[in-house]
Amino acid sequence: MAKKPAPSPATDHALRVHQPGEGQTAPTDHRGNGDELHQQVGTNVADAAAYLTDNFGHRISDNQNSLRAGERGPTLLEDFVLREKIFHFDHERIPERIVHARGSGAHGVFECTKAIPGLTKASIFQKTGDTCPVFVRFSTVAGGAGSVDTPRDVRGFAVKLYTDSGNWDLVGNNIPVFFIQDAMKFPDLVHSVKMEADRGYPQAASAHDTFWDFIGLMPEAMHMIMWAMSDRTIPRSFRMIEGFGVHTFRFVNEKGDGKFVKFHWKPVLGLQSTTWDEAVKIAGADPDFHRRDLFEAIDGGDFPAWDLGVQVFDEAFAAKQPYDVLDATKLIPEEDIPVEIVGRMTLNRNVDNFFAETEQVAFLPSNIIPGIDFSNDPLLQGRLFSYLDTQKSRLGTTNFHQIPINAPKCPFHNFQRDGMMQTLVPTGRANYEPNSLAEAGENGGPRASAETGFTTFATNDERNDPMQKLRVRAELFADHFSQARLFYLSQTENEQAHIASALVFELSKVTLDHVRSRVVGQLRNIDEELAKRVAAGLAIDLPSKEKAARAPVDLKPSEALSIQKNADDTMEGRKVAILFAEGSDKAAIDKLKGDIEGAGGTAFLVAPKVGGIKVKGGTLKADGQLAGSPSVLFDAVASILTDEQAKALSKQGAAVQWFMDAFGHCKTIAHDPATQILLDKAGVEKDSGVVAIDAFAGVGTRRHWAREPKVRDLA
Ligand code: HDD
Repeated sequence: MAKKPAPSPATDHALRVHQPGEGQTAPTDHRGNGDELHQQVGTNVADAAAYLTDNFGHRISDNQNSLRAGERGPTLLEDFVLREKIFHFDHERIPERIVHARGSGAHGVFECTKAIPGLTKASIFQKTGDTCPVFVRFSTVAGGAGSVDTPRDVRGFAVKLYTDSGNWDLVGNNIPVFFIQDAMKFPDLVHSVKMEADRGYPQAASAHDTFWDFIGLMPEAMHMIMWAMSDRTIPRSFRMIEGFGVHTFRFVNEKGDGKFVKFHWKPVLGLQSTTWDEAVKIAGADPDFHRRDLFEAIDGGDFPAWDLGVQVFDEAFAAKQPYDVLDATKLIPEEDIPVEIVGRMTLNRNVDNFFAETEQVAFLPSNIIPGIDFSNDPLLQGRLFSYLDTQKSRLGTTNFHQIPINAPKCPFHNFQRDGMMQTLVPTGRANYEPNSLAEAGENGGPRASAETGFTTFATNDERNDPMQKLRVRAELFADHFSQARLFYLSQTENEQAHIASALVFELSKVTLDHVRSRVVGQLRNIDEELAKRVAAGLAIDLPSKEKAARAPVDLKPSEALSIQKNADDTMEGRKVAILFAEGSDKAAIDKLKGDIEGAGGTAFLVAPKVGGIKVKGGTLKADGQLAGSPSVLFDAVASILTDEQAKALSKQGAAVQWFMDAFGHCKTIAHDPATQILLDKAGVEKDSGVVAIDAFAGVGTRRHWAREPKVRDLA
């Protein structure tokens, strides 16, 4: 017998720490009511008193030894503790950012130091002294996540301001201009600067063929190249770089007046760079030079700060410049438009967890707030798409906004639902809008607000913007009924009855009275008779007519809109069932089958039993058994039986139902005299679609709609 293994010291320790009854307080239980659960999700905090659990809350007894078959035996597949641990570890990495992969983040606060309500209605600039939390991520551009901190490179300066009117992400660099003028060129620029495609190097360096090949062919990059080759790209510290929004943006005030604006972050510590020789040596001596510098400064209470400055100007100024303000390769000299300081940002808290915060933070230039708007800068316009798209790829789900570092700190509510990694549990039925559920006392959910919601500045450049950006519909879009009426009036009487009956059926399932009435009120705009029919079918009073944004006009009915008027009187592609049983006349069956197939149809033999059945003139196999081949599967039915079999079948529900349905569904029923007893039982009455076998070819598989009022009440 195997010896009981001695516990490893670590296990022993774990057991001692977590053994209840050793005078420690009970650990926090991560299970509880829903609210507690929500608070716990995403925290994974383990204080010293907590039990170690797996991700589903099961307490773990041994975190050191996998489960083995015997002391020296193989590891067992059943070890869910081991499997979960390794499974999770295997997937710890997410795709690194395609650019700006190496970065360092910190939390802080932004304070408005000079209210500018005359320039912008952005909530954060309304009152001097107002503050909001921020998260900043500094980065290099070209290197991978594990590259060094001090290559010659542009530095990213991305700020997320969690304002009370939503997140505002100012995703800038430490250089006020950019390499290219149009987002279309961004993939080329990045391909050229990153490691060369065949050899996979150099890492984090622009000093190589492909970059300079591209640059040499892109004269628009030359201004940026001046900055990139200056000491700006070898900074001493993240704390000593400037930040720039680069693009021209818009400020919009409460009155709706717009001015152009450029954003600047000016470091309180002033600008400072290294020499190239220093930068190179630092890369070897301390590859984490900037990351460490930022972390240690904040950790030591030496909080770095930046003043936010704005350059505000109007179209008249823009029109007079020898450059285009929508061109991201140009700056506006501070001597022409001074930078006015309106706020201060202080970084005062390091991240608790690099991955959860710095790695998962998702900046979106499209995150702006009322009072700030985009310009038509084609580089900016392309970025508005790119960042949202990239977050889906990096973070894997459209719900990346729920990751704490990305979630706004003001409430957010909408009708977006579901998706991978949904962590919210929205309640109620309202997941669409408009809805009137509130009228029935239910929670109808949030509503758009024309007064406080974000509105786009209509004209971003009078010179070049012939089209206004509006959230409107063209006038004629307001006609919602003319074509609905055209459709209804173009149908046959029978089709109109189907529409009315379908509406009655659907609305009969609706339990909210006001919803029913409103729909019928809308129908009155289409056709009064239709509305009356539906109201009568529901046994409700005819409700008042709903207001039409634009009165419908009468259009000439169109034959093309009706199914029945366009039904092709052909057997092609149609399927006809032939019912037979023991003793049926094979010759008659063969003839009918031949006629159907000759006309392009398919004949399907149905019998009470499927194996070989003795019939007059031989044996016949059925394609389907009667109970499993109801007449709803066919376009028309026929039956060739003996008196005896017809009598026997008339006692079988499946057979009676077969004919009853075929009749009720207005199908052709071709039968021999023996079948009459079944037809009588099924309530099949003679009409133009109930014919003798030899008349079938002439009638075919068309539907006999004139029969319908006889078999059901239509609205
Ligand atoms: Fe970009 C990241 C700055 C043009 C596409 N960009 C990224 C980051 C910064 C910038 C600071 C890192 C954000 C972070 O820390 O997570 N990018 C700029 C500036 C630009 C610019 C100042 C020009 C004025 N970028 C630009 C264009 C495109 C992108 C024209 C694409 C059309 N940028 C991206 C991206 C990244 C990104 C691929 C990679 C990771 C991410 O977005 O979240 O979507």
